[in-house]
Amino acid sequence: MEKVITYGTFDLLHWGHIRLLERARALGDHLTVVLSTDEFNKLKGKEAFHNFEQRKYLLEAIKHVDVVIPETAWDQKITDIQSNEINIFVMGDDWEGQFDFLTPYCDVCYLERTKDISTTYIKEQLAQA
Ligand code: C2G
Repeated sequence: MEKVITYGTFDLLHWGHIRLLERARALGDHLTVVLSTDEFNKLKGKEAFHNFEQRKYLLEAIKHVDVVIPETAWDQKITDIQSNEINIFVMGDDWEGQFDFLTPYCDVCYLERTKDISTTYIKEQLAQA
């Protein structure tokens, strides 16, 4: 079984997120999503509109997602890859190169970000409405 992993906040879930998850899952047979907790988001300088449990519930309803686990720290990736027997690490290409240190442990794949949509854009548009 080819196991894929990806990380993120996935706030205000939109088609850019779904397209990332769909393409990540298509690289293997199983997709683990490591979801940033509210506390970790603070470390990332982000404040999600929906809390961890709400974002987890949404992700678990997506057919491309097999399991959702918490992301609590920047340095958990190697442990996650080893303990979950991951073959492929996937992120959007806004992270291009940032996770190449994982190549000794699994394949690393950066997928093209979906243009013209982001959580920030949604928030900005709603603020102007
Ligand atoms: N994404 C995308 N297209 C968009 C928006 C997001 O492909 N239009 C991808 C991002 O590249 C990322 C994933 O969707 O791979 C989740 O996006 P975020 O929730 O913004 O993730 P981020 O905050 O960058 O968290 O340890 C890594 C971090 O947790 C990554």
